Formats: sequence, C-alpha cells, structure tokens
Amino acid sequence: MQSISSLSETSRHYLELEEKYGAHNYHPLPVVLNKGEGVFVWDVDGKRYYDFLSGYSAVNQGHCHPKIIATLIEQASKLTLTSRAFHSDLLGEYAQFITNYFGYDKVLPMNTGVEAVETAIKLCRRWGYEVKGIAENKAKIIVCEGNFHGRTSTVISFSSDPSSYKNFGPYMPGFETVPYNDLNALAVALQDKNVAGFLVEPIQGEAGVFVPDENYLRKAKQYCEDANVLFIGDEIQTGLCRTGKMLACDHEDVRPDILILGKALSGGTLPVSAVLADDEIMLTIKPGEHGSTYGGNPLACKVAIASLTVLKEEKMAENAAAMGKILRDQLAAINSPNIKIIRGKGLLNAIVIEHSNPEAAWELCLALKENGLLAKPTHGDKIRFAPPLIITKEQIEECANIIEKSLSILH
Ligand code: IF1
Repeated sequence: MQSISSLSETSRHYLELEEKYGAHNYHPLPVVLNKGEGVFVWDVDGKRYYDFLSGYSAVNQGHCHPKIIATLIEQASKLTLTSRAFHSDLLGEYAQFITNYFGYDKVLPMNTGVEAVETAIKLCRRWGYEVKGIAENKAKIIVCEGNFHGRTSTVISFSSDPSSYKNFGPYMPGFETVPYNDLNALAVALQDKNVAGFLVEPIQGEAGVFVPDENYLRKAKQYCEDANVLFIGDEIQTGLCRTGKMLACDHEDVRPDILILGKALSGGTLPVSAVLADDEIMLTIKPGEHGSTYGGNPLACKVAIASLTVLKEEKMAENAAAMGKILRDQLAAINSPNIKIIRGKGLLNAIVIEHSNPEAAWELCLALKENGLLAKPTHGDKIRFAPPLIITKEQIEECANIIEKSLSILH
C-alpha cells in the first residue's frame, strides 16, 4: 500500500489538515487536486490526470464546462437565493424548461440526490394513501438488494450494505427488498395491495455497475402498471447521458412515474436535484407540506438549464455510447488475467479484478494514479471507469494504454 510519505510535502500538508480537522468518513486515494478542466484534473504539484470517476457522474459535461461556469458567474452576481417565501424570475422558467425537456407535468426542485429520493418516497406514499387508497401508515415501497440511493436515515433503512446501515438504527419501516434483476420476485412482491411504489436504479452504480438483463426495466414497469404501483426511477447516477441515452430508462423506452435526477444536473458546480412527475402524483403535496431552503433557488435554476442544454448541444449521449463501446472493446483486447469481468453501458463502466491479493484493486488504482488516471475501487474488487462524456477517441485509447500498463503491477 503506497504510504503518504511518498507524496510531496505540499500534498502531505493538505492530507494532514484533513486528517486532523475533518471527519474520517471517507478513505480517498492519496492525491490532492486543485484544478479541473474537461476530462482532466491537476494535483497541487501540477501533475495532470484523466478523471475516470467524474465526481461519481456529477461532472458528465466535463470539469468547469465554460458555458456552465459563465452562467454560474453571471447569475451568482445577480441573485442566488430568494427562498420559496417569494417568487423569482427563474423558477417558473426552469420548471417549464425541465418538464418539457423530460416530458412531465411538474418538477419539485431539491438540492442533493438523497433529498430528491426522500421527496420521491414522500410523494409515493402520499399518492398511495390519497389516490390508490392504501390504509394510513400501511404503504410499502419495494427496493432492490444491492441498492444505493443515498445516506439519510430513511434511505439507509432499506440498504443491504452493513457499512451503510449498521448501528444507525432504529430503521424506517415500510420497505421490502427483492433481488435486483429478478422479475419473478418483483411479481410476487407486487401482489401486496399495500405496495405504493417500486424504487429502482436502472443500473446499480455503487454495487459495481450491475446492468440488468434486457427487458428487465420494461417488464418491471409493466408489472407495476398492472398492480397500480408507481415505478420510481433513480437516475441520479445513470441519467443525463451517462449510459449513452438521455436516461438509462430510455434504452427500454420506460417512462418512470416518478423520475429522480441529481449530480450532473448542475454539471458538478453545486447541489441541484429534481423530482419529476405528472399532476396526479405531484399535486398530492400541498403548499407548506414539503420543501427546503435552497430548493429551486435562482442560481440552481439557471445553472441546471445550462447543464441540460449543453448535454444536447454537444450530443453527449451519442458520444458516451460510442466512446463506451471503444473503452470496453479496448479493455477486452488487453486480455488481462486480472480482469474477470468488464461491464457497463455508455460511459458507466466497471471492471472486476481477479487476484489473490484482496488489495489488488486498490493497488491498481494507485498505479493508475502514478500513470496519470484517477479511478477508485467500489466494494473491494470492482473499479468504476466513468470519465466525463466529452472524452475523445484518442483520449480513450490513451487511457486504455494507461490501464494496460498499470495492470502489470498485479503480475
Ligand atoms: C457517497 C456511492 C455512487 C446515487 C444514487 C442517490 C444518490 C447517489 C444512484 C444520493 C449518490 C454518491 C454518494 C457518494 C458517492 C456516490 C456513490 F458510492 F455512494 F454509491 F455514485 F455510486 N442515488 N451517489 O449514486 O445522491 O445525496 O449523494 O447527492 O455518499 O460517498 P447524493
């Protein structure tokens, strides 16, 4: 394991400050960044890296996208926050833009991804009681084994990962877990008349980029319709062109009843999330029954319009589809005995490392860092490869060479 002592004095200085004064709730790769532009980030010593994590898919448009930053600066100089106690000239414009963009009646603007997930859960439960007619406090939401939907107390209540939920109890009731990618298990769970919703990631990111079987999402949506249950699509990580379509659900022409967005909705500049739904669902929440201080602030609205605009203008979904295929083909061509699985869709990919050393994936990420590419393992033996969606063919090929060169440390 590379020790901190091999880092420059400058880097060590920043790590030591974090260690002493910051909570120890992460275990980052030993690198200290201070600049980002497009697919690249730079450390405090001026070394350049390809960013193959993209802020966990928050930086789909590339670091510091010029149009997004220009919009941020311009609006930040005018008006950043009115609170929802008053109207602004931007919330209505943004609401019209994003609802037209995705084809829904209304949007409820929030900030972080998990706040949007919590909002979707509240909307689903409220619809369950007031539209479906479920008895009060009996509503259930089906979730999947291996899910990751955020880290609030409610959301970790239905996590299957002990590192997310252990010793954070007591847990929120009203959730039932079924295996991911298992239509029979879902069909059985949907027989319960108290089920109000099915919350699912179209691809399970944190679990290691699990792509479900073809038609899983389409059939799951059909089963939900047949059971009068809301299909809630968490596209916080898979959405906004990451998987080669605007939404991962678009690969199967599935329209979630509740669509959850976050991360790249602001191009990695500030927390912006959104919940989209039609009136029958959205209008079950009345004035004063939900909200947040920053939700729908003018700065977020303006930045989100710019972030969504450049996705289409620069055809980032098409590029993600094309570059993702090249990346997976190049990884396969390495033919490494240490790459057990290559999987993904668009530019949301992961490799599963095969090696006797349980630290092999971490060691590989340290070698990748030395060779100019930043990635981080998830759940031990999986490494996510998710660069910004503006990456070029030449850059993909260079990165595949870096990965091949770095794999030699596992021999
Ligand atoms: C961390 C993971 C990724 C998400 C999906 C909701 C949220 C996330 C599908 C909540 C957030 C982030 C959280 C961040 C690391 C990252 C992550 F490793 F945690 F699981 F991407 F896979 N739904 N994912 O992926 O959004 O509240 O964070 O804005 O907590 O370490 P958030």
